[in-house]
Amino acid sequence: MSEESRNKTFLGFDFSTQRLKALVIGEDYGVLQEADVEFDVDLPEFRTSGGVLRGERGEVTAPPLLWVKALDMVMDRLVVAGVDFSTIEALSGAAQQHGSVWWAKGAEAKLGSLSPDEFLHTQLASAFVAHAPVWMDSSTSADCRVLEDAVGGPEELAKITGSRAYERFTGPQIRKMYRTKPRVYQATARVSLVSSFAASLFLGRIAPLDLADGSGMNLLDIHTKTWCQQALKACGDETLEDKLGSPVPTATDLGPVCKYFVDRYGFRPECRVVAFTGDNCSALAGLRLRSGWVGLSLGTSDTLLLGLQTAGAPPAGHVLVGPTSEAPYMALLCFANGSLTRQNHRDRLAEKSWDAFNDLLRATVRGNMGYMGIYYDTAEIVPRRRPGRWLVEAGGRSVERLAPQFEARALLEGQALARRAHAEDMGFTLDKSSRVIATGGASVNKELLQIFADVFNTPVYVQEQHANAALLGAAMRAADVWSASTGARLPGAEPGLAPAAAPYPGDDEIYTPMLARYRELVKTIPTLD
Ligand code: XUL
Repeated sequence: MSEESRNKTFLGFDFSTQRLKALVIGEDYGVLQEADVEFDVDLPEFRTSGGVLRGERGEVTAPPLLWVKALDMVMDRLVVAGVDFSTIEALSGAAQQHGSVWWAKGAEAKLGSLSPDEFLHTQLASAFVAHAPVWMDSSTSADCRVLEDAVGGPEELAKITGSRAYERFTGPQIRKMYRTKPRVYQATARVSLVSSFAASLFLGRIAPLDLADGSGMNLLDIHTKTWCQQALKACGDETLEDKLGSPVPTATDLGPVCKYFVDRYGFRPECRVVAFTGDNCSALAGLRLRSGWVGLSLGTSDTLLLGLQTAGAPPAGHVLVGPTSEAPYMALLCFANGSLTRQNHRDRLAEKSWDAFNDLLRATVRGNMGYMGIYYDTAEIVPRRRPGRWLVEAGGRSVERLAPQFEARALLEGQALARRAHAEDMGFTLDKSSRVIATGGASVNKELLQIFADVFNTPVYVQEQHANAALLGAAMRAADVWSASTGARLPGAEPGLAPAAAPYPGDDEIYTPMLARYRELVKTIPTLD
């Protein structure tokens, strides 16, 4: 068959916290096959709960071998699903951010000489010196303070690395390992992020970190795109830079897939491995977010992804190097109070029914006659505030209780105002070409999307094709990088978006003053520190 007429497909992976997912797309970016492995259910021998192991003092880890074994399994499930690996031109992946994988000395040699007759997990059984601390770990507060002090304080660290120090970020995690398990640290040849670890399995050597996921470490200078020497010094010894290696842009073709995959699954030896990245960075690529667009993931917590032209120093949230050329930088804002908080109050106000809750919303008007609320059922991290409920009336006086319909709207408008205010604090500006692209479980709720359209004064869209933007983004990035390097144009470069809600005229007059009132109200709430 000639090169042109051969079917071309692209493979994406998502090494997320609870499962490993894989998906194949065609030239039109349409999904052809999918497979998935759920860690707790499919690999019970690792005894994880929700994909992780928990310690007594906020430690949360996962065994890297679990992920390796899951890869063996998902590959076999792709075979069963009918995937023809000889058609795959390029593959890439997404992974949970911040987690670190500690490779033993000699591991890279093992990666370079994998036998196609055996599973990966049997050959890599002794490749790791420790369990991987993951993003849910909260045991490094002391390390965070030391790191911030070493560079001149939290604001200075945010200026350089895009974030103040966060417990889950890899720098503080590395410092904790160096401090509490020096023998593990010394026995480690290389430290990967979960994303670059996963890419290494396909590449047959330790893959470089990519700049976008690398920005989730509190170690990278996001302006010069090189390691911040003061931060490295605060987190480890003089070997740390070599352990980490040099990061590469996310849109990097790392090389061909290793022989193991060619011999065992029938990949072509030319199939390319494109740098893997963090799940949020991959979602930004999967949603094709440009500067001025907002990705809104409505899950247990709400995550906002923003394409940025320049990197500011965020007071809360994170600025990362962008994974695509459309967005040189991106911002990530994780709001702890998302769907779970919405559901709690739906249950309280509307007998556990979204229909009844939406009826309450329809009985009110935009701006809620001036009633406004902030609901933190759990401590909030953007901004860092204590749990509680704060309600005010138009004149700014606090009120104890409100009729259910006013509470329903106060809750949702309050959440949307917070999302917008903190996006603007990241240097994000809305303009005529802006769009909000909603994903996640709650993105099916039209009333909720309407409130976001009004508060942002911007149309809201939902993705037509696939609910998992990070997974789809992985396959799409493989296709994009392959197409850029070969010069072959692919018909599917623009994924479909369906309009879901449009702003009403006059939104600006209602919500601009409310945004100012939100900023005043949030200042009065006790902070976490
Ligand atoms: C982002 C973060 C999470 C993980 C989830 O900072 O910690 O969203 O990436 O996989």
